[in-house]
Amino acid sequence: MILSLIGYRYSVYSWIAKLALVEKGIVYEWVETDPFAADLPDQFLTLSPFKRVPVLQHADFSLYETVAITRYVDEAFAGPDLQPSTPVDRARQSQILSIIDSYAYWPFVRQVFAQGVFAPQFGERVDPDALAAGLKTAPAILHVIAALKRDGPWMLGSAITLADIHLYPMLAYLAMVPEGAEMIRQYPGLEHWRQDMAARPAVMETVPLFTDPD
Ligand SMILES: N[C@@H](CCC(=O)N[C@@H](CS)C(=O)NCC(=O)O)C(=O)O
Repeated sequence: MILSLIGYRYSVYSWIAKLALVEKGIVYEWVETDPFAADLPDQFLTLSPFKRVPVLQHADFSLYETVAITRYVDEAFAGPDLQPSTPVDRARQSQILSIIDSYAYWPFVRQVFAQGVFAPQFGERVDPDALAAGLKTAPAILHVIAALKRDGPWMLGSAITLADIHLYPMLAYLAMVPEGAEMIRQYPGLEHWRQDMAARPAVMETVPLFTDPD
């Protein structure tokens, strides 16, 4: 297989990379790797020095960092364009990606989802302070994201872009906690967008299943 994605089934960033590949219509091989495992193989550590997933391997080219991966996927392969063409739209897309990574990932995923869904489901110790901190921080981030959403079906207006692909998995994880879902409903435009994204075939094909395979 010429193209493979090293990822973890519950990882939000792995989901983003997968979603970009599927939206683009690219066939790839999935290589399951739990980055939280104690005994990470040396080969993975060489490919991912920060011990994170996902990692994309395209023939002898190896790439980590999700934004680099999704941009590469869009630019290196045929298929529908996943990035806008004008400087203003590209800048807005970059801004949204950066906001998501810098300010949304931690409260939405590592605090609200991890403590409100993942830990209880898999019998791990729940940190109620982390959950409360995430629920406290999340509304201000959602407010900014909702304000950046343009009129039209997608974050940047009429065409789906990497802004939608990067945001949806994070918002979907936040929405798995009832308080998170309620926060999103405060912004009807964002809630409508969330439902439209949830109905996309690429999302339905890639959405993680929260059942313990072992
Ligand atoms: N900056 C990285 C972040 C990736 C990341 O944090 N992935 C998580 C899973 S969603 C991970 O590998 N975590 C392992 C850890 O924190 O030790 C990217 O954009 O790809």
